[in-house]
Amino acid sequence: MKPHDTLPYSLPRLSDEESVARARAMRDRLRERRTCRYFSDEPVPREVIEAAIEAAGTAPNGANHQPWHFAVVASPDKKRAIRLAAEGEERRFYGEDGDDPKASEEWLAALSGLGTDADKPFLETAPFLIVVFGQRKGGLEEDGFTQNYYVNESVGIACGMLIATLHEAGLATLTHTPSPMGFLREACGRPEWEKPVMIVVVGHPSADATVPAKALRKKPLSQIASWL
Ligand code: IYR
Repeated sequence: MKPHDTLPYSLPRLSDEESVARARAMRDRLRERRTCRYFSDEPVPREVIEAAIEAAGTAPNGANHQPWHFAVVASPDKKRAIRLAAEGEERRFYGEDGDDPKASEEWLAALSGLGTDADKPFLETAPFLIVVFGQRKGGLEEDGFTQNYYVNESVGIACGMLIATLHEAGLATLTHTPSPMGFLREACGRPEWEKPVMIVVVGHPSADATVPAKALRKKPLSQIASWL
């Protein structure tokens, strides 16, 4: 390593048994998470959203530029505007506008079993929409011109930490990605060097919420890992 300013770093040392137990406990908590498409309008404390965004803001990222912005939408008018714009895009995607679907047949077949269509009521029902932006430029000072690095990777990790924290707080989430989603930049008043990455819909599941059975099938460890 080259000389640089440093601070000491250590972690509480766990026994191997404790380490394994904690990893398994975390795995089991995360296994309870489901992508939920049915939300109640019950409010959730703003403090939960604030803490989850602070957690996301600790994510590893390119050159510590922290190239993300989280626009939290709670206003009914804004949520409605986002819903209407998103549903417009989705109608074109699914071909519900009368034209050929923008999605390929293969893509639509891949979605079968999830039950999705152009209707996105949750964008209005859920108490919070967190619109996540990646900052292509800006650096730590958000000056709008310094180059950022590994923006997609950094924002993806931050979203994972955001979702994990919201799940730990007992809330349901949905990662929603209308395509194209350029309209979100204007809806949230964000600058042109930021690109919308996803909407994280947050709230309590509705009393009659369901999840698609198809999504319960998870690949086993033997399939997703190799040991070299
Ligand atoms: N954005 C669309 C389609 C969609 C695409 C994928 I890949 C999904 O995993 C789920 C949905 C929609 O939200 O309906």
